[in-house]
Amino acid sequence: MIKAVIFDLDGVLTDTAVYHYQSWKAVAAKFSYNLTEHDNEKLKGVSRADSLNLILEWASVTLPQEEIPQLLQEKNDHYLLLINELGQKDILPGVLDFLTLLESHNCPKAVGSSSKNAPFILEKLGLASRFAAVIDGNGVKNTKPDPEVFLNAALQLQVLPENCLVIEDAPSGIQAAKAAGMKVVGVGHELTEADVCVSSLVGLDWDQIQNL
Ligand code: B16
Ligand code: MG
Repeated sequence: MIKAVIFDLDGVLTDTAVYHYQSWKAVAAKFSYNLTEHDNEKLKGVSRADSLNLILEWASVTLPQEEIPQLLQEKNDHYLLLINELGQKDILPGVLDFLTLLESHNCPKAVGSSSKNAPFILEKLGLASRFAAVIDGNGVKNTKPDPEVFLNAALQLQVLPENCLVIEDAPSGIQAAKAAGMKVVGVGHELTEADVCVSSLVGLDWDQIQNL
């Protein structure tokens, strides 16, 4: 039985992938690597530091360790500029209705995100008060696909992992949820490891999540 729902942020509550893409593309261009949208798909759910490592690997570039923090800072400064205008209009379809549905069943909700900007983005979206717990990239040692972020969320909600449902858009997050022993709704396509895959949260209902 599902007694709590844990939401990924980027790609589930709002779509910030294009802003991550633009800011990583600018960083990659510094070492003449043309980051593609296909590359960007593989960065979904992956932490900032791990994303930079992947890009450097794809570009076959090795940088002195001391240059890494500066690049991460530049990427984030650029990203923060791009998301500054984020607001309620950017909440993805079906999200508000689904949150209201869960509230009508007294089902506790949390956010489990790799993003260190999650609290800022939730404030911008006007969603911060809808979640009993927010576990983000600042609060975990091991990032997705490690289950830590979702296990921490379950602990804070005081619900056993087997009674938690995770809603995720990225393969790394789905692997993390499965490793935590949780059910998963995948948002997007070709998320074969999810228990069910939907194109958006529109129409997702209580019986459907209880029968996964
Ligand atoms: P930040 P999620 C993830 O958020 C994004 O999908 C991923 O593209 C990003 O690199 C990561 O957060 C870290 O984000 O640079 O803001 O700390 O999908 O786990 O909510
Ligand atoms: Mg995501």
